[in-house]
Order: sequence, then C-alpha cells, then structure tokens
Amino acid sequence: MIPLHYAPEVEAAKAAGRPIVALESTIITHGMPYPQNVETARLVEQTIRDNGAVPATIAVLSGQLHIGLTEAQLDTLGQAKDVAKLSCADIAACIATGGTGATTVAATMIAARYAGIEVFATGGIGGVHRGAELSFDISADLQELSQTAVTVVAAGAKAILDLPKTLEVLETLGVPVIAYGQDSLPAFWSRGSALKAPLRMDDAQSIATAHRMRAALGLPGGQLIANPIPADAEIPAATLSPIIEKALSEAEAQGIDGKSVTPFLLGRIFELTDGASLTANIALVLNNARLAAEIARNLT
Ligand code: PSU
Ligand code: MN
Repeated sequence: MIPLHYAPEVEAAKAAGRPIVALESTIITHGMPYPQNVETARLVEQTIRDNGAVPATIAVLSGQLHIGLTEAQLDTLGQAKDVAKLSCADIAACIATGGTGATTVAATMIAARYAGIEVFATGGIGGVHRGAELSFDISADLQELSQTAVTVVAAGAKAILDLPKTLEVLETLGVPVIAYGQDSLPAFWSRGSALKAPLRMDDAQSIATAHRMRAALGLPGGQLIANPIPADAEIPAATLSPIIEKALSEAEAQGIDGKSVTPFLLGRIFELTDGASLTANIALVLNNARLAAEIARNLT
C-alpha cells in the first residue's frame, strides 16, 4: 500500500467528480528562490480555483505521498534546504525510506495518474540538454510523457535545452506536442521559436477530446501542451541568448552535472537577468494554470 494523503479540498473534489489540476513541487524547491516560490505556488493554486478546478500540489513529505498540500506544508517545503529532487527513478525509494522530496514533471505525472488526475500544469518540462550527444543528459520527463496518460501544460521547453533534439525525442517516443493557438513551438521565456510545433490546437475542448481519443485507441502516455507565455511578459530570445550561453559555460567550467544542471542554470539566469527571468516564469506558470483548469473542466 502506498502511504497516500489527500488534502481535504482534493478529497472532496474527487468524491464530487469535480475537475482537478495537479501541480509539481520541484519548481518550488529547485526552480525558484524563496519567498517568490511559495507566493507563486499559492497564486497558481488560486488561479486554478478561480478557473473552476481544484489544485493538487504533489510532494513526498516524511514518506507520505501528498496529493494537495496545506498552506503550512507549502511554506515549510518552500524554505526547506536539501530537499530531494524526485523523478521516476527516486519516488518509490523516497517513500519507502520515509524521506522528503519534491516531484519533477515525471514523478508528478506518476502520482497524478495514481490519484486519478488527468491534467497537470507546470512551467517548463525537462528535455534533451545541449551537448547530450556527449553527456547523454535527457530528462526522464520525456519518457514519462510517453508512458503515463496525463496531459501536461507547459510553456514549451527552455532555451537552455536543445529544442530540436527535444522535439525529435518526443516524436520518437510518440508524444503529441500541441502548440496552443499558434503554429510555432513556444520557447518558455519567448512566445515563439524558429521551430514549427508538430500539432496545433486552438481550444481546450479539442485538447480534452484528443486526451480521451488516445485512451480510446489504447495509446499509453500523455500529451504535451505548449502554451505561449503572455505577450506582455515575454523576454526576447535575443536578450536571453548571451545570458544562457554564459550560464551554460559556467556550468561546464564548474563541472555541474546530472540533476544539478537544471537548477544551476535557472539560478544563474535569474541572477544574470536581475530577476527578470523569474517574473516571466511566474507569468507563464499562471497562464498554464488557467489553460489546465479549462482542459480539466472539459474532461469532466
Ligand atoms: N523547468 C523549469 N523549472 C523547473 C524544472 C524545469 O522551468 O523547475 C524542473 C521540473 O521539475 C522538471 C525538472 O521536471 O526540472 C527537469 O529536471 P531534469 O532536467 O534534471 O530532468
Ligand atoms: Mn538530466
């Protein structure tokens, strides 16, 4: 048996068959600094409520898998040091040993599916890192998307990654990549990119229908919805490009590898943009929360 704990709000929504949107916790512990991480987590939850669904932030606390966190738990997690970053390889071991950890996109998908939640909102997914032909650094998020039937709403993948390779791997794995309302693939801090998204949909109803259609066809895995950052919040690619290059070369010079790569790069880009990257990140997560709530409503 999995030691599972539902927040009262989530338990009530499940019982009543109301729409629920899952949220990850690595963005809180490893993706943003305190206190903006906790403030954003609360705002994201409230945005989901305001849009007619119930938020379920997922984390492992002292060996318990939590589906939905209380305000106090969110606050504690947001300030905690040395919280484990849990992907699909670590989540079972963390629960088994009574540990505490934040769930990445991959681990959040696993927990969401287990809890019967079909939609999940986040900022950006992990992907194929630049130089992956040497490092083999490809996020387990991609494989999870091919195996676990949860629709994930993100703002595309970040420019710290290799976007063309990320698209190739998703195609190989059979993951639908659906740009919302435009042809080009959103690139996180920027609305568009030079890449055309494999699929495009313009409304939440179509995304919900496609989610159901995959299940009906017996296809495993979820969908990646790439939702462009709001226009007033975007940072032009030309502004960010030199900053990303600098952060990447620092990571290499300092020998940062494995799980530490993404948090290191996000932290450096925050510092090098004087916090502008964080402001944009918050805007896009809120935007993803709105769309995810709308998709969840169309699934119930
Ligand atoms: N992208 C972001 N912010 C994040 C992450 C990605 O904009 O916080 C986190 C997510 O939890 C994602 C994880 O699942 O990083 C990917 O890590 P890795 O590249 O080590 O698989
Ligand atoms: Mn990695």
